[in-house]
Amino acid sequence: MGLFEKFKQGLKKTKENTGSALNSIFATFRHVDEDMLDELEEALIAADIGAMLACETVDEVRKQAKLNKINSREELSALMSSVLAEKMTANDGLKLTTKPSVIIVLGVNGVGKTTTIGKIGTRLTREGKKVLFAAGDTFRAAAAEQLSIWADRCGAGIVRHAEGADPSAVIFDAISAAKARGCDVVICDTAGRLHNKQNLMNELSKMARVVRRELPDADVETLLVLDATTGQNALVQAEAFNAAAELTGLVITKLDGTAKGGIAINISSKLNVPVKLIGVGETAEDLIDFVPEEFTKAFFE
Ligand SMILES: Nc1nc2c(ncn2[C@@H]2O[C@H](COP(=O)(O)OP(=O)(O)O)[C@@H](O)[C@H]2O)c(=O)[nH]1
Ligand SMILES: [Mg+2]
Repeated sequence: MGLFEKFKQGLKKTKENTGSALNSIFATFRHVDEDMLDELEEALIAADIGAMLACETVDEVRKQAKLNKINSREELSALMSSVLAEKMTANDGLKLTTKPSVIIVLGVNGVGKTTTIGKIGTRLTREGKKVLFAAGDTFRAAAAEQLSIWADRCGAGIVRHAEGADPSAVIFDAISAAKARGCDVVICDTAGRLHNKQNLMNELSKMARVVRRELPDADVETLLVLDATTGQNALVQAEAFNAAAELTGLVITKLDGTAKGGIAINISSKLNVPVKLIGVGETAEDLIDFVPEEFTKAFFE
């Protein structure tokens, strides 16, 4: 399946919902007028694209229409997808050139951190890379268990400590093991409980410090995982984590399970951090590199 097809598949629910509103706009489209622009703005907001972006998009459509450049539905959808794609931060992919390099995966409980690690691990081991997981979510024993299952499945190694252990010690051990075994990539899981936010943020920055100290020259990707089904709440989480950690990228999961896939566009345009990957299902294959132009094209097709 091509990338565009995969985006379309992942956006199925969004398209069923917003798609029908957009479709009727496109189907009856003859020329740009204020009624049509109002409907368009409503449909975009309903998909969680965000009021500001929806407004900017509509303004652009109005402007282009005045310049007499839009008179077909194809031109209309092409214009909207290019306007939105331009608002998003460009994605250069994961930078993992050093040996080892490190990926730290952050996010609140249940967003899909461990699953995303399993997916990334699968991809990297298939590329022939030697991958080591660090079970940094020591809050619940089940978390390390779940990560072990993914490690077995994809052929990655794993370093885990007992429940309640210091996550920074897990990372430290994983980095030592990676150096000793000649691993290419260490992927660190983290806890996501939020009942004690300050503690969590302190713990995460301590982990980042250990990585920096032990591997001062390594490529480090700090990825924040966000659940698309939580809509605007994902945006709030992104802003909070972005203030506390040096994020290098975002992963937006469960796009397959929401009718509001526009949240990916919204978040990507709001934060100065690229969406690097999206999750469109629970299996190892359901991870896609984010390409703004292809995503918005799939959105409006
Ligand atoms: N439909 C769907 N489910 C996902 C996706 N990513 C993760 N999940 C599911 O979300 C749930 C929580 O995932 P988990 O990785 O344990 O989250 P964590 O608490 O952040 O580590 C699990 O049931 C996953 O299978 C996705 O892209 N699509
Ligand atoms: Mg987990």
